[in-house]
Amino acid sequence: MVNKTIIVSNRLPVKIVEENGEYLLSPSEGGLATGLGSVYKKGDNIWVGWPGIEVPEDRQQEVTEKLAELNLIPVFLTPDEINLYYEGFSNEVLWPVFHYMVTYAHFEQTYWDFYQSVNDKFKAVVTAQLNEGDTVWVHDYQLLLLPQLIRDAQPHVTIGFFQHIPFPSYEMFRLIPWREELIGGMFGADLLGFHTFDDVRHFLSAASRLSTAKVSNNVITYKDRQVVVEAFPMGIDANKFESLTHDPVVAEHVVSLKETMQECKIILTIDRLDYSKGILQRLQAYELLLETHPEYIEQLSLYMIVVPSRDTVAQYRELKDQIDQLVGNINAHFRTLNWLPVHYFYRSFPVEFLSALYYTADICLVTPMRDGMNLVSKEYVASRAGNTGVLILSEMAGASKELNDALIVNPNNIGDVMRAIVEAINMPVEEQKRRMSVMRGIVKKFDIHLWVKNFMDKLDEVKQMQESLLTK
Ligand code: GDG
Repeated sequence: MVNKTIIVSNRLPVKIVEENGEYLLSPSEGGLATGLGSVYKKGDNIWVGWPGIEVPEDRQQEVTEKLAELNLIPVFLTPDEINLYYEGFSNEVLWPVFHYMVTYAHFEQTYWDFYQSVNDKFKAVVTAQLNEGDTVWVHDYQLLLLPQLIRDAQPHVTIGFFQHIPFPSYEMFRLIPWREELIGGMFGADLLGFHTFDDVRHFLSAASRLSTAKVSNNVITYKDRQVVVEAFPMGIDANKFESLTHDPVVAEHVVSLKETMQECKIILTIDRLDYSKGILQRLQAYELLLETHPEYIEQLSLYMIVVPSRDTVAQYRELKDQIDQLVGNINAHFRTLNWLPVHYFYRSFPVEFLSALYYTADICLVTPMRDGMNLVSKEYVASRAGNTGVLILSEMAGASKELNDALIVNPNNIGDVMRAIVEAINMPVEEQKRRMSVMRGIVKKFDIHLWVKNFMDKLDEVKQMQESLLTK
């Protein structure tokens, strides 16, 4: 039997909509789905996850068959499971704590109960597909218990795990009532990957304090098994973003954007609605700029896209109201008859429009309070084929470790962010080109395909190391 690879994530890389009683599937074009396409679309390989909508029991067989044509295997979740495992434990416990926003966390016992039972449900679906010799690659914070659950069922299987959000310092992580269980769940993997070396350090620190494991360099020895922990900074499909700039649809958008914005310099920001993204603080920095530098009135505009996300959660609704209010105040206070200070959209756009924005924007302002990596910053760089443009980047984003030639700021320092905008507006073209070409080199070389390859190669190497230890 040929060995296969199983990718597992909370969501499947597909959009399902129900139209006139029929389920319609469209594959997702997100970066991760593209990168992992080379894995799950091959041979017997598959991707396991939640299809993203509630499917009644009597229609699940039909959806399963449609997904199978795309090598996708569904884990169907009930409304309670979505509510308590996903919106509850994942997004109201792990997300805030891992992003250092612990006052937003709700440590509810029922959230934890459902987190365990849904991780168990994923285990059942994965193990039903699994043979000895197969490889499983689990993704992200919704499934921290899954590696050990699979290991218990199939002790010899190869398991990799990658976390897309930060791993916080021990002082944050220790606050979670179920911290030992979470660490224990992750120990089931052979290779644990994070975006940055700091995340690795934080995980190793938590592992050594919360378990009896021995930690030496980046290797954890626990109950006669070894787990390797390493940083794999995720890249993007850089070629796709570069070639999009030649797409005729993108070119049309560029023309109409330039018409709308006239001679104004464009400062671009794109985020999902999330308190970790620093959207309010960024607006405050822009407001301070207009207050203290009236010479820029009518000379620049903030083009701000906020993509709707988790807006059934109270904190997200509140954040949305605060953003609406601050944008309203800035526009009411500073606008002129011919000029709007903030062009604000609360919606998502097709990637062609995003590409036109990346291509047209003079400055991209990326100032999260915390971010595992931040792909928007890399997509902006990849789209700057002429090497001009300035990236302002938070030192709290994983991407800042690689993109040193951005203007790096502390997003909590509103004055610092404002000064970086002034510096960006006045940066000579030669300096823009010098900085951008270095960053473009990095983003193009360390792309999503190399990221997948590096992770899979390392997983093979770890497995071989473990086998040679067993035969000694
Ligand atoms: C998590 C971690 C880590 C945005 N608006 C639209 C749209 N997007 C796309 C962007 C980009 C992606 O969404 C956002 O990625 P980020 O990395 O910025 O942020 P998260 O969603 O929070 O992702 C993060 C990432 O996982 C990967 O490991 O970097 O730290 O939080 O690709 O282009 N795409 C389209 N329309 C939009 O309006 N089509």
